[in-house]
Amino acid sequence: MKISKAEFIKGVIGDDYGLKDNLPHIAFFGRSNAGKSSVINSLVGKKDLVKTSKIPGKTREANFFRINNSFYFVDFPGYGYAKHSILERNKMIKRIFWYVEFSDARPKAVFLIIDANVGLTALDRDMIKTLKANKHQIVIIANKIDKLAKSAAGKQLSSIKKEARDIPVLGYSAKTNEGKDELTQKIASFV
Ligand SMILES: Nc1nc2c(ncn2[C@@H]2O[C@H](COP(=O)(O)OP(=O)(O)OP(=O)(O)O)[C@@H](O)[C@H]2O)c(=O)[nH]1
Ligand SMILES: [Mg+2]
Repeated sequence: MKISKAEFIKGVIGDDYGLKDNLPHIAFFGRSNAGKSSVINSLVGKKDLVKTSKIPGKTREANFFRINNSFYFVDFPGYGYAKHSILERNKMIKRIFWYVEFSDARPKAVFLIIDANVGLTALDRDMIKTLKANKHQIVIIANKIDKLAKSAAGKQLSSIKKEARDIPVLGYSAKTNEGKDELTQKIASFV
């Protein structure tokens, strides 16, 4: 599969995730600043389809991007950003969990983006528990692998894999596009 077309369709703030065309979703979850938006840009080969930021907490809506006229990437706001108010954080987390637990638009897969350097955090573990309980297909993307030296990257990846157990883990860099072919193939297998 080659991603040849990517267009922004809409940003959703409420719980209305259904789109009339019923095309499948691939959802991107993860801590704020892990690189969800950057991974999407790297996959579609556009620098600025999705806004990214040095300031975490930039993405506040669930943004729908239609890919090849045949499926959606859904870029969710990051969870756990400390500088958002507790009220706002809880609202965000509630919304994400609603999508995972109750939305009719069940995603074909959830890509959990983490910073390879940081590994899984407490909120990621909670998220994985909820995703598993709701029988979602999960792939962990260990992003920013370019920031680690080769041997350190190998070590980090194997420790993440050990903890992730049956969940596939892919090393990735939105900066260098490392892992892009493998991830694109995975996406093709889901949609
Ligand atoms: N070196 C490096 N930097 C990256 C990579 N991916 C993302 N970044 C940087 O990390 C920062 C956050 O990236 P975003 O894509 O905005 O992260 P996000 O997860 O969408 O963040 P929120 O929208 O706040 O949830 C930006 O400064 C990116 O340039 C990567 O693979 N390597
Ligand atoms: Mg973002």
